[in-house]
Amino acid sequence: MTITISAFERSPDGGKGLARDTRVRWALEEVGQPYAVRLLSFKALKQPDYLALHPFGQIPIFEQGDLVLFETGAIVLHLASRHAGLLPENAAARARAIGWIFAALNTVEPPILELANARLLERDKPWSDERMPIVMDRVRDRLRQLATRLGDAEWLDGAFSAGDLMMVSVLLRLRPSGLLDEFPGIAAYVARGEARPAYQRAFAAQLEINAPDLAAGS
Ligand code: GTB
Repeated sequence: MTITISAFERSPDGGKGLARDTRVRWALEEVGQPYAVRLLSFKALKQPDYLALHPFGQIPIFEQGDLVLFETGAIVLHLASRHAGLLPENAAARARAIGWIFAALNTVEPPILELANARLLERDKPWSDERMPIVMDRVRDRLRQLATRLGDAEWLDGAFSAGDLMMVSVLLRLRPSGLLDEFPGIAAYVARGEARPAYQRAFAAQLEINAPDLAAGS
C-alpha cells in the first residue's frame, strides 16, 4: 500500500530541510520505503478536511491505507518498528534507542524551539535582548550534557538508530544560530547524520520542491 506524507508546498526555510517532513523522509529512506508527497499551503492545513487527519493542522502526516498518523515521533517509531534498519533486534538496545527518540523530542527539542521562536518571532520585542542569553544558555546546557554522553562515540548507543535520526534532526534546527559550532563533538555527530545516503536523498527530495533552482545546480 502506498505511503503518502504531507509537506509544505513552499517551506518557510526555502529548502534548508528544517521543516519536519525531512525527518520522516529520512526515516522512509533509511528503511527503503517509497513514498508519495501531498503538498499543502498553510491555508490548506487549517481546512476541515485536513484537520480531520491532523487535529493541530500541521505537517507532516503519514497515510497508508486506513492508517493516518500525525506527530513525527509516532511516525518514525511506527516505521522503525515495522521495517528493519532503524531499531536494534536486542530488546534492551531497542528500548534504549526508543528512549533516545523521546529524549530528542521531549528534552532536547523544547529549548531549541524556544530559541527558534526567540530568534524568528520575538526579535522585535523590547525584552528580546535581555532574554536571548537565557534562552541560548538553556540550549547550551543540553548540548553540553549531550556532548558528555556522546563522548567519542559515533552514535548515541551503538549502531545508528531512530534515536540518532531524531536527535540529529532536532539538532539541525540549531544550525542558523551558530550554537552547534560551540560544540565540535555535537557538530561532528550532526555532520555524520547528514552524510548518510538516506539523509542526502531526503534532503534532495525536499530541496527539489522548495528550491528547484538550487536542486538543479547541486
Ligand atoms: N510536534 C509536531 C511533530 O513533530 O510532528 C510538530 C509539527 C510542526 O511543528 N509542524 C510545522 C507546521 O506544520 C512545520 S515544521 N506548522 C504550521 C502550523 O502550525 O500552522 C516547523 C518548522 C517550520 C519552519 C521552519 N523553518 O522555516 O526553518 C522549521 C520548522
